[in-house]
Amino acid sequence: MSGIMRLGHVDINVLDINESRDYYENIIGMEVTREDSDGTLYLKCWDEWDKYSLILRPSEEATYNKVAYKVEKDSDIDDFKEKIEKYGIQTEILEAGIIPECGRVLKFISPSEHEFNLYAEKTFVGKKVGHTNPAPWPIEGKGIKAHWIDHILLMTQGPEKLMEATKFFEDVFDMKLAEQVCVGPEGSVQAATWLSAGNTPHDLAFVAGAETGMHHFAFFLDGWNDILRSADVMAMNNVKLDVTPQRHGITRGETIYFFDPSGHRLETFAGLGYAVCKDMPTVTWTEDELWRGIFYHTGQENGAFTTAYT
Ligand code: M3P
Ligand code: FE
Repeated sequence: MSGIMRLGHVDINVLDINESRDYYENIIGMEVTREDSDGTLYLKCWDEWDKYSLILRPSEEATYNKVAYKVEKDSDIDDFKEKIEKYGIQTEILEAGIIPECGRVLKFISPSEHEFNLYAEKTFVGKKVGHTNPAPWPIEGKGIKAHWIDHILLMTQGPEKLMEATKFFEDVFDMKLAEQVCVGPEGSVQAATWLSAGNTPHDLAFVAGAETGMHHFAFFLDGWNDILRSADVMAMNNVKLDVTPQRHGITRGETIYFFDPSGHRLETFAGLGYAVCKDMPTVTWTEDELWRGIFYHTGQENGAFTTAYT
């Protein structure tokens, strides 16, 4: 049995589908690869090879729907179904095509109370630069030219659900706990966790808050220069920034937080941080250095950053 390979797609509701299309195409640099008659859009980044990594659904409310992860082979779906059910969590198989362009999908609600989907197959379209003697980046790319969707950070209602969900993803999917924030008596309570499926610091993260939701999902960029240029592109387009370019202590990522037109928080994440190995010791951030972990330079609390999300 093989594990989760990577994040596959994020599914969100947006307020104005045309404004969102313009934003994700011209500022993020994604391409619309499919459009349904109800207005739902499917988009991909230039460095991704499957048909889409983002689903935008026109809606009255800017809400988060779900996230899907890609597993290596179709039989992993049956193996994970058994493992998840043994763990005491119900699952459902959606036949091929129910989630557009995807093979069979395994659906379940994690202990964090978020819906997760696992799939092994999605229509292949290839990278924008092709796969034979490729250019390092597409000359026709737009905006910040995001490479791919790198990770998602979900909010849980309180730390108990976060701790349960973290254990679930470690036990069932063999994800590696790369970093954690521990608070309370002798640091016995996990307030935030970063889980890795491969060799990057995180594919999935949880932060305990007041309600279940999504804090952000992040677009990968090569490095610090791309972060600076992206912040310039955002300013030129009057994008609302939450946090200007800086460094995370946690994961060592180089970051900008900003909002899409519906108010979903997004991140640009660069520099890959460090390589994760199964035997790497988990990095722990203590309650007194929590904000140093989040914003390494200022080390200061930013209230709205952890209280506002979709
Ligand atoms: C990241 C990251 C919070 C910390 C966020 C960290 C929301 O987004 O990519 O490492 O407290
Ligand atoms: Fe992040």
